[in-house]
Amino acid sequence: MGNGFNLGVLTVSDTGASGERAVDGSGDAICEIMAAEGYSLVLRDIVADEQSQIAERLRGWCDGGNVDLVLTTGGTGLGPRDVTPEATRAILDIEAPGIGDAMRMQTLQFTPFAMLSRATAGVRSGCLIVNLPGSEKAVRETLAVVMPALVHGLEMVK
Ligand code: MTE
Ligand code: CU1
Repeated sequence: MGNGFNLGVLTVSDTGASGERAVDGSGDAICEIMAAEGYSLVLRDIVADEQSQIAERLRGWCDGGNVDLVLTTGGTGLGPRDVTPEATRAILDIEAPGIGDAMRMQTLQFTPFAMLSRATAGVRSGCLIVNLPGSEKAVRETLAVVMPALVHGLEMVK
């Protein structure tokens, strides 16, 4: 049964965007998990690790008015091309740093690498955006942490 919220999934990956890697396991995992929670997938795309491309897609989706929640995956680490948090922050109306903090804190028990993600979150045009790390394992672990707070967060944003 649907929960009434529309979801967008944006995978941020140079290899994914160039078509070099045909499978988007992390994006697929997000779609599968969120569908089981009742979210309706209305938007999905893959963009390169380019701040302008990420920001443009997030802005377009949120301002389009048809999506309540956008989950990004990838580009949150310490590499020179990891720019998803900067692209997200650049288009946010309000930042919600506690969401990324909770993901890091609650998943450090699985891997010390959790502290290497700079994922953030916030609100743009009544749409909640949450960055997730890039691996499928990380997506599953961090989504489980944020899931219990998402619906209340979405109700506040509307
Ligand atoms: N968080 C959890 N819960 N589980 C993980 O396996 N991987 C980490 C981290 N966060 C991981 C995680 C790793 S190895 C990196 S490099 C950073 O997320 C950033 O990943 P990204 O650049 O793909 O977003
Ligand atoms: Cu890593």
